[in-house]
Amino acid sequence: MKISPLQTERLKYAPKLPGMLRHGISEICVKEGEATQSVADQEKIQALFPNTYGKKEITFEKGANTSAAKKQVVGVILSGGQAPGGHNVVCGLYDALKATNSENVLYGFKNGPSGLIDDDYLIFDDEYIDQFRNTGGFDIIGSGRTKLETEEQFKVAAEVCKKHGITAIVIIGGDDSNTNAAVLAEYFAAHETGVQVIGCPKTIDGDLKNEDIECSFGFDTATKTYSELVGNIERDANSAKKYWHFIKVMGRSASHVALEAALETQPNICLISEEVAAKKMSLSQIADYIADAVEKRAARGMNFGVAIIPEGVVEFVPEFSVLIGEINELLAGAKAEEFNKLPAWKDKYAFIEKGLTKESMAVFAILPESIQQQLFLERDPHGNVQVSLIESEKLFSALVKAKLDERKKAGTYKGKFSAQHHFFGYEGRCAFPSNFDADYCYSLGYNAFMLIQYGYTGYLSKISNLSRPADEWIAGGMPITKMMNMERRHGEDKPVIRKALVELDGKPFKYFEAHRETWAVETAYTYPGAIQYYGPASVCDITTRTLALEKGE
Ligand code: FBP
Repeated sequence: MKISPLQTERLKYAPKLPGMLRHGISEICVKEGEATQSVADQEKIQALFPNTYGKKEITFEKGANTSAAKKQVVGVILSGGQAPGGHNVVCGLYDALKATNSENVLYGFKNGPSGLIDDDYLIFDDEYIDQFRNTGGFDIIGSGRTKLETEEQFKVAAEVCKKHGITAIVIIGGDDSNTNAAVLAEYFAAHETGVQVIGCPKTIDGDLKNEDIECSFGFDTATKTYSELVGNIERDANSAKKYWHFIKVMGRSASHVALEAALETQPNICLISEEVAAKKMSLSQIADYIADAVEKRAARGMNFGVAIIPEGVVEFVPEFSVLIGEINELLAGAKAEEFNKLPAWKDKYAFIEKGLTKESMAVFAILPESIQQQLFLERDPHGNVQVSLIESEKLFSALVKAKLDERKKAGTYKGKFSAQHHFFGYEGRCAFPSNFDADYCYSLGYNAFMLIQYGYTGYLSKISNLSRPADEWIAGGMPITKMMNMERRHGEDKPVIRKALVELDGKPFKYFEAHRETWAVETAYTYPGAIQYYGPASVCDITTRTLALEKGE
């Protein structure tokens, strides 16, 4: 297979481990900390996790390795959306496992958690794994979104583990997958299977973080990739001076990705979904907010600009959520068929008009027709509107145009407005990991094996002090139950890892808030450029502005 010159060089890159893991396996010992409590609902979580609750936080340090010298057979699973660096988690795990005992074995279950249930796997060897070092993607074993959550699945998983003599499973996933890892760990412990479960925090969305996990892997590379693209567009906008660019960025519900891209590129506008919800903003208010910036810039002779729109924003607009709920009701069950049979859009429109409340119809009526149709066509297997597929970049540019047209009629706005639309998502999920993600991921995997070797289960591999150089990183583990609370999911109270949304009193948002008025009217763009792999550490190894601000740097 032909590989690119960059890939050839990246295969040779030696990821940096935290200083305390650099001494060699025989000189890594465990330091146990305090017993832990879940962040909320302690009694309920303890009752649900009697075997794995309340364990101690641990850190590794230099000292004589006292772990049991038993042969390990480990299975690894990649779960959910791709995130740059996933391959390095597997490489770090493999290297630590083989360095401990060359007889140890690493199984890779294919295509996500279903691989464990289907007993679909490969066994890693040097030749296979060496092709994937420091590369993007999850193609080393594939990923999938099947959830491991039922007793039935756990039973099958236990049988598969028994068949292969598996001693531990490592699940690389987001908040849901790691919640399920904790439940699986509890099941394995309760049934005395002897199989440990360790999680690793993954997702480009950046919403798996808390006082223990400073960031999920992949966020650094994905946001650097989007920031490069946004910066390039800003420079194009500032050169041509004729377009407003509306850029939607991935990130699911939380706006961490949008906020980080804004901190890196200083665009004229960046919506933050969490703020839209807190201020209960309507579509019309958001459109006015953007139109104000367009108008102010036009008054200074600048008929161009850049607006970043987080993927999930429409879900946070209260009136829009009500509209979505009503549409889901309107087309529930047999009514969908009746609707689908209607021949023309005008007949469908009349059906909609009859079924929606007056308030929701007013919201529906101001949407561009393409978005109105999308709401009825793009539906998931349960018949629900797929909010993430809504082209919100087009929605907001159309709403802004309508506002500007009104202002033109009223004689208050005299500028020109021409929009371009972009969606950056998949472009960033499988990029070559930045040095930060290459190092962080390798460390997470290596560390996960140390947790296995010392007999821990139900823990998340934890590497902290991440805004400092890698030799100052701290390696250890945190019981997943410590990060849990009870939440209502699908009509039931469930123990889950709390999803982290953007905190409006957090330092990254505060910094953005303090500067955004200036950025809105002036052209204060910054151009981050492409991710650099070779060169000064100040360019190649630094992580996100979000993390730096959170750390007060
Ligand atoms: P994870 O939460 O599984 O890491 O996925 C992240 C993500 O990239 C989101 O940003 C995005 O909304 C979603 O996956 C897209 O999913 P799909 O790959 O199924 O289209």
